Amino acid sequence: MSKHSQRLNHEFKLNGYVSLPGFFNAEEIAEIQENKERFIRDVVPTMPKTEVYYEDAKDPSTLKQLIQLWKHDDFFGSMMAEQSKLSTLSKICLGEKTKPINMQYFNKHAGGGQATPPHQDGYFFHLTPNHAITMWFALEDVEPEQGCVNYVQGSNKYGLRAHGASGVLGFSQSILDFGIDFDRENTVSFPCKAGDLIAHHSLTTHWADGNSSKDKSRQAMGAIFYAESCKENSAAKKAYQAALDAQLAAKGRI
Ligand SMILES: O=C(O)CCC(=O)C(=O)O
Repeated sequence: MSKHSQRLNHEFKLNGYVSLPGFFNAEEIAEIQENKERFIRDVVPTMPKTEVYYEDAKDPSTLKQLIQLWKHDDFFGSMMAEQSKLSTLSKICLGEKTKPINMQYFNKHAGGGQATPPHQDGYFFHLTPNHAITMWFALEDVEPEQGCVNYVQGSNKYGLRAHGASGVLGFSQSILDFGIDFDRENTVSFPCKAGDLIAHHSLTTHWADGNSSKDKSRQAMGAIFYAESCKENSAAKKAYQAALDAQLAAKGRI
């Protein structure tokens, strides 16, 4: 490992996150944006309802989240491939070989995109050990009013916290005792420029505010990789997802 990689790996273990401003340059972001537009126009209409979330299912301008983009499209598939920048970073941070699991698009639309409740991704993953990474990158500049991501520095060291239903589409669970002194004293917020990337461990507590801007959206993407040594309890994960999908369908949310 190079000195730079060793430093990233150390920081990731210590703090539960790393921040890499300018991870994608302007040209790369323009290409990702262009492909995202194409994807929304051509691919989204063919996707199952359980992978496309709207804040208001009857209003396409409130598109909130797309799940598993990389499985539906070669461009996004190549961003998750073995030699890609994202895959390489996942191996450096987790300190071992990794496998690609999910790539998502997150949008908080102007004038009311919802907040992301405090959670640990590992709660949704059902892994032993819980050793995975989410790499989140901004597709446009994100000022605090648009809903920045916030991390609780060092929260990755204390295991999974109890979660309960949040009522938020796409982030169905929220940490029950969130807001304790440790959370408040160790919060770090990430206003971003387009192309900046932040990456967190699956045990890192994080959340994002809603979008209170009247005219700016907040578009980002998230790529999830698991460490190769993790075992997934796929029966538990499937059962949870099936129950959630049924609940959302019954409420007309998907
Ligand atoms: O974009 C957001 O609001 C939050 C993303 C997030 O929580 C995640 O990628 O784990």
